[in-house]
Amino acid sequence: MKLSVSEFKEDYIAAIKGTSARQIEDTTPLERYNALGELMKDYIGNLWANTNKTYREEHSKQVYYFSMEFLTGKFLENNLTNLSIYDVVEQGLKELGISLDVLAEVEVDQGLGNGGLGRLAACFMDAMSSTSIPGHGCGIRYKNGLFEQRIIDGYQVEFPDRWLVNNNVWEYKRPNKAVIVKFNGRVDTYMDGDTLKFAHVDYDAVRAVPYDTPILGFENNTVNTLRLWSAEEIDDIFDFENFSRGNYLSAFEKKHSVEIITQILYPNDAYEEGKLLRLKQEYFFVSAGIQSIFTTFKKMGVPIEQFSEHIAMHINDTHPALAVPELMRILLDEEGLDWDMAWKITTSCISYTNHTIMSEALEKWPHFMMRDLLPRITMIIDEINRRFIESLKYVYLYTDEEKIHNMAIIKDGMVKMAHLAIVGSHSVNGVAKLHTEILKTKELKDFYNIYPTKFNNKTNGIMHRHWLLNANPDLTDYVEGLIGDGFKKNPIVLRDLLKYRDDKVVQNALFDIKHKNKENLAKFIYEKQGVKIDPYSIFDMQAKRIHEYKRQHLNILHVLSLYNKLKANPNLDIPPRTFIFAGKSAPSYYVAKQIIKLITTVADMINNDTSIKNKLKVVFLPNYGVSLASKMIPAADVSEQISTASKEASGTGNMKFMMNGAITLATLDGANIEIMNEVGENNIVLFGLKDQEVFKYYQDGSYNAYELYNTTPAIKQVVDQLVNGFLPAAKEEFAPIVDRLLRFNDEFFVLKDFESYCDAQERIGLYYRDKPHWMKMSLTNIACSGVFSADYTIEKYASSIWNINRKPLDFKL
Ligand code: F58
Repeated sequence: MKLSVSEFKEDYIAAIKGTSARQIEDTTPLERYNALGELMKDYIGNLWANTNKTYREEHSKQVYYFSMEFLTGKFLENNLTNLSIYDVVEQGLKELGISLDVLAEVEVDQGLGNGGLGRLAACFMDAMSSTSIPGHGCGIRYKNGLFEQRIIDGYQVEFPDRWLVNNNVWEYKRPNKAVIVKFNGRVDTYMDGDTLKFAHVDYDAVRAVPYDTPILGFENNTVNTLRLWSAEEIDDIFDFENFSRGNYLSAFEKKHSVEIITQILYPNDAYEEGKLLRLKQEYFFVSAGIQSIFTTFKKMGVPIEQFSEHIAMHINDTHPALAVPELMRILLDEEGLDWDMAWKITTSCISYTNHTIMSEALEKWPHFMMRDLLPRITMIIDEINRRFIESLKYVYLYTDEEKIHNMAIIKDGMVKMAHLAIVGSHSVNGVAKLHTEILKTKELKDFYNIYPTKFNNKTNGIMHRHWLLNANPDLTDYVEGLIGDGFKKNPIVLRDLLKYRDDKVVQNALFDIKHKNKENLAKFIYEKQGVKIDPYSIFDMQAKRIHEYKRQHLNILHVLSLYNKLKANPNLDIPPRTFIFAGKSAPSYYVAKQIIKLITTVADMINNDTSIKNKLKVVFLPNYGVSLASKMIPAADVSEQISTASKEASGTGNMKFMMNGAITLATLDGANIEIMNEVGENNIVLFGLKDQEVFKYYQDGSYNAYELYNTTPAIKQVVDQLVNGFLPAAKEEFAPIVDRLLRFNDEFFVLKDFESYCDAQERIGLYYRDKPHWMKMSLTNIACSGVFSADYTIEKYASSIWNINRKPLDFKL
């Protein structure tokens, strides 16, 4: 938008008065931040209204992205960038004696997600707006996002994430758009003429209130909507009778039992909780979302039979899979369509992304639980299941009872949500090539056989404007100076950097930018933790959720072996290294929490040992989230992507690090494989078992971790050190980790990959010492990262799954 510094200052002073009723010099940073947010909303408002009006009037096909999680982080800087007023606002504030950086720090991360899945949803929101795709988000406005992690005595301790305590300036509450969601009760059937009808009666009603956040496209006038639903009391829920009888507290109980639905985000990133409240959350936002889509659709005045020509619904994993029976319910019971028509519309509308093959993350619900909570929905699922089984028998001519039983949506009293999602949608996609292949050939093989055309791959992407433009402004400016600013809208253009691969001046400049980012991070770490790290050392980072399959323990075992070498020979000639870890463990995942304790224990020991001459440091940064990632990633030299092959569906951190010039140290897993294909094998450091080898070991059971431990001194030494009193912790402290490695035969092949990993680390050291070689690798990674922009991923979803066209808007502010 066009805005001069003086216009901005005038607007901002008025906004300060309007929002805080105080003189600018008396305001606190929070008041200043809120005033800026309100002003931005004012700027955005016209574009938003115009976007919605255009979609409505032109009957544009729109997609709704249903996700249990949206990990959006902060909005302020991103919105300033996308409106192209960052510099004007920064200058205007400066002239008023205010630092934009200080205001940006006031904003609290919107952390309504666990990890990759939630962050992907947020990146997709940005990408849809920025590529002019009419697409909106639908989710839950949790009052508490993912817990705040603190490290106390080396252990993870969880604190509530009270992100709403100072209000959220970016959202608009829309009570007039509230809808009712029905739970429990029973279903009465009756005849209406000669049709059988269903009435859900004696239900508990919950009021779903939407909060809308504008999602701005990059310099393109598009503002889509992220709609998050909150469960709130409805008038008659408050029990006046009870209240007037003096039962003051119990009168609020019902209100509380409603509000609890959107109180908290379940903090598990790799297994399903299976709790009634979680099921309530799932139905709550799906039902509210679909009801509001119908309201919007009705305003278009298009016949219901054409619903799927105007609406697409995407479900981000199976958590919103109740969209299938909910859409059926509305089409059957409220719109009066027959089953076949309703089914045709439903399956044409809905598409599904799978994010994992880990069986503990696959959702299943007890049928009786679902029937009590959602009686009509369960009836519809029963009927979908019945018809699906019939089709297996008569259309696909399946006679194998066991296979039919295994493919059923309802099996052994459990409702399998992945099966419901596959049967009820027209597209099923994985999130990286290998992941999709595994789905097709192993996990979902039976479904692939009957629905081969439903399956497709959409490799994940990241929001390059955040991870490059916002997080690494110096690199952005330098790249712009070299190749122009085309990469901001079209990041594949970053490949133009390749021509500077051998240019010493460019290599040195990139080294200096990285070095400055490393100095900034070192300063941050010193301020937060009092640990001094050397910006000339290799910054080696593993930042992601803590999980055995992601193998942070492989990393720390190698650190321990390096430490042993240095102790044996303090003059060992290796480049100094700093290993930086960050990530949260699920609160109930005991071994993952012990891995954190192991990292912090090793860190304490190493950081306080002066005999190794500062050649090695280890840091665990608490409370990993979007903001911390934005500080860490631009300073990374090495990106650790070391999951057991086949376990990481894609990974997206790998793409963010690469875009900032880090070299990936990787197994051939998830999108690491695609990264390798982009940069070439010389510009990535690979190690470890391949997926087929992993599968073979699982199948033939020939891996014996205990034998490997006994026959490999290097492995035995570090494993023993966990429990022989070598570490400054109780001897039994890390016994559960050793048990997982030895007694339970090392499910994730940590010991099997150990030596290959150590070799790979040694190669990293050698490459780093050869600065031109290292900088060439680094530049190649930046140059080849553009293809991983979520803009391109979204364009593929839009054209090949949603069948939606771009809708460029030419409205001017
Ligand atoms: C992640 N899944 C994958 N799930 O692990 C990662 O490889 C992939 O890059 C990413 O999705 C995006 O596709 C993930 O984050 C969860 O957090 C679920 C939350 C709800 C319970 C089950 C896990």
